Amino acid sequence: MVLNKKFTWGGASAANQYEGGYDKGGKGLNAIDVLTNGSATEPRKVTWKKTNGETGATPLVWGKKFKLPEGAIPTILDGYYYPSHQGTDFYHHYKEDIKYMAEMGFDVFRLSLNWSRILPNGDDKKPNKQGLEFYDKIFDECAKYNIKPLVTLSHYETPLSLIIRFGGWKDRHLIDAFVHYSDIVMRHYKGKVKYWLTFNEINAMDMSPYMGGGLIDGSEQNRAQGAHNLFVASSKVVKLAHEIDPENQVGQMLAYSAIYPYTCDPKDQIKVMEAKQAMLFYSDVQTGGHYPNYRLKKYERDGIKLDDRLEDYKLIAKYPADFLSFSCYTSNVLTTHNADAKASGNVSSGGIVNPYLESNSWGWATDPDVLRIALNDLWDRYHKPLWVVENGLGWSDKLEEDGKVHDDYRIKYLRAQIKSMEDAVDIDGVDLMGYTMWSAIDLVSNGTGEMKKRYGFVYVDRDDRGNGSLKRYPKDSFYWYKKVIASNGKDL
Ligand code: BGP
Repeated sequence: MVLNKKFTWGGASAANQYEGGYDKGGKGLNAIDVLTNGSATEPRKVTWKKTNGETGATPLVWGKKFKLPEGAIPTILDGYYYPSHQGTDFYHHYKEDIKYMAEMGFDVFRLSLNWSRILPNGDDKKPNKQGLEFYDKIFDECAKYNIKPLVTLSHYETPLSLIIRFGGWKDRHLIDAFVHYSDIVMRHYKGKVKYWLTFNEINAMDMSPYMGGGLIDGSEQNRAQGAHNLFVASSKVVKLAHEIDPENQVGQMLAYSAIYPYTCDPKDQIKVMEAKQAMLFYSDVQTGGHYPNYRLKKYERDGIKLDDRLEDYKLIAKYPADFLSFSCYTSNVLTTHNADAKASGNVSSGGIVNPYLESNSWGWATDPDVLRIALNDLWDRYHKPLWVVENGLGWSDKLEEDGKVHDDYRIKYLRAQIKSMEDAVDIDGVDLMGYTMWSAIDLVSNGTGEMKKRYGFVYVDRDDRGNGSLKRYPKDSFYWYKKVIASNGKDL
């Protein structure tokens, strides 16, 4: 395998799932701080109150419509459990955790800045000093071990105050707020951080408008406007980043996966094509630099009108993302022949099941070829450097009495994923910058809020209700990944 010398290995995280200290050091609340826990069968909920004192909780389901009741203001309520408040306490364990990353040989550590830790209301004139200092300590610790940070500016962490005052990203005020925030952190961390991502899984705007855009009303009109505002903000930040430090590189971050037709009926292929367009719209604009016709036609059909300016489109064309990063865990199957699929036992609550693949307990198929397919799709379309910034296996790991975790299933999964990535480089010549496995250290699941859906190389003693010592235990995969990195992917 011929991964180039500059290929970077590492692991990923997100502040809202990992950091904890949700109300420490002057931090304001963000979108995720008001999310309750869920499970494989129960959705997480956004809790809220109204000015008349009425309270409630609205389920948040990936891919389903979302809207809070009229007048509902997202807030933290007694009687609910909020798993992200504690995360796995990177806030107090960062030294130990970064040391573990160094021991595995990480070149890169992907983390997000908690926007409301820097600007508690999202658009405050002056930054919160304690917030800036917190990340200074982290970046200094990384530098000790020569680990480069890859920083996501917003990993679903829209400040709650912006959601309450403006209804989230549907308002153009958020463009200015985000550029202001980016300006502060890019100047402050100049020299310490060179790789930036703007918005985690930008296409979450469509799949989970509350997570992706802080939208309390996820109507199509609001999602379209929200997406537009994200694109404009991204281009402004690319421009700004290059002005602040010519060495800065700003990437897009897209949720992408392979989608297969269940049958060879062309109608199934059309379904796949349209589902891909729904994802690729976001990279066509943010990385490709222009709105694709299929989306403009859709807006025309659906009567969507954007609050836009001619200048927006000039910016989008002139300042696309420098590289395209993406998350990719599994693949999906679509069909127009649902009854046939059902009769063959290939339908589950999560959709059509791929009979050629195994799945984890959450119904995510483990696809050994998905990365080669995804990388080729994206490379052929944009010819821009790519970066796999999320890929991993969620599993209920078991801590043995001797403090070991035998996660051979994870090793098996990752071995296939890395091989698939190497095939894309070796066989197809894709330009790949690196790989940050999700997640470096165990953290709270984004989709379910559970602790039992673990991804890390290092086990953290914490359960679904926040009990546990938070003590860290390297898993078997920790030692395996160390070997993989040391051999630049040869020793799998
Ligand atoms: C991505 C998110 C991550 C992460 C991952 C795994 O969508 O960017 O934040 O959590 O999915 O998902 P989950 O935690 O739901 O298993």
